[in-house]
Amino acid sequence: MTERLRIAVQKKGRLADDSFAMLKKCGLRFSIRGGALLARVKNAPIDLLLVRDDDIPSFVSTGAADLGMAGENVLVEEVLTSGNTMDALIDRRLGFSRCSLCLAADANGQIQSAADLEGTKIATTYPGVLGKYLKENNINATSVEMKGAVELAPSIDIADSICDLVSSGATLEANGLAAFETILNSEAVLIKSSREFAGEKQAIYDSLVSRIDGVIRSADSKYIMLNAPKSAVPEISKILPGSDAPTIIPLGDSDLVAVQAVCTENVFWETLEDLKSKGARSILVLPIEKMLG
Ligand code: PRT
Ligand code: ZN
Repeated sequence: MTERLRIAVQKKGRLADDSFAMLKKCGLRFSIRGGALLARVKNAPIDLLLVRDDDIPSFVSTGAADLGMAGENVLVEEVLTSGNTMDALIDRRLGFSRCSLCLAADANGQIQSAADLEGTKIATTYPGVLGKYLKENNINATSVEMKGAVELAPSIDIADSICDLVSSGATLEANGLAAFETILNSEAVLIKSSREFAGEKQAIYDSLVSRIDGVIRSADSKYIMLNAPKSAVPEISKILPGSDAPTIIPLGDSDLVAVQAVCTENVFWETLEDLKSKGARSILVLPIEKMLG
């Protein structure tokens, strides 16, 4: 029987859809059914363990899963609250579910900066990360642990401020709160333990992560095609964002050449206008689906 690599993924929630989408972009075929704990990948020796995000670091640490996809915030908190006995490390940043763990308080209240936290109460679901921040900054404040609805704590006098995740900022605004300090920036990460993979698992892992890297690189990458006078090529090459040497193809006997390049950074309208002002014509920007090597 071939060995199967087991990846712990959030079953349902803010990370789940993007995690499934990334694995599908890596070419894995699977379907998620109702209450199932395990989803079998049909075309690779990989199983997905479908769990709550909070369990992912410890599953990887104990070896119940070989890899995990979780928020960096959850991993950092778990490592801090487990007394650093956790063997779960960031293998790669995955570029989705970006958010920040912020300190926030009444927009018009007494607490407007970290210095004002002295002697106050802060509600949070992240006592580990908050405790470390308070210690490092020599702030004497009490952290009040909550399991959810942290943003309501100041209005019901449970705490004077909060330490919570923010993405759009709409939740803070709806509760009359304003962020005054970011203590952690987070995104989804691939988690691995420091143990070596046994047997065939190393090869399954190598193939998967090279595909993941390809998906991440192609996300912002574009293929640019344009025509330009030969004399303009040096200037145009300088502007193409994040590209190596472009391919230059002569166009018949004319003074024109076709320029083609992979740009690994975002291509904005401003870049295209810049290219046009340097003599580029017929500029096409195409999405790249996959990249390898
Ligand atoms: O059921 P399970 O335990 O698996 O899920 P969960 O309810 O604990 O977590 P879930 O699905 O809400 O979030 C999973 C992960 O998504 C988090 O650990 C973060 O890594 C990431 N993430 C990204 C976020 C947010 N953005 C986010 N905005 N997690 C939570 N929020 C919450 C925040 O706590 C606050 O209540 O959304 C609200 C703020 O959002 P904005 O857009 O109004 O600022
Ligand atoms: Zn959770």
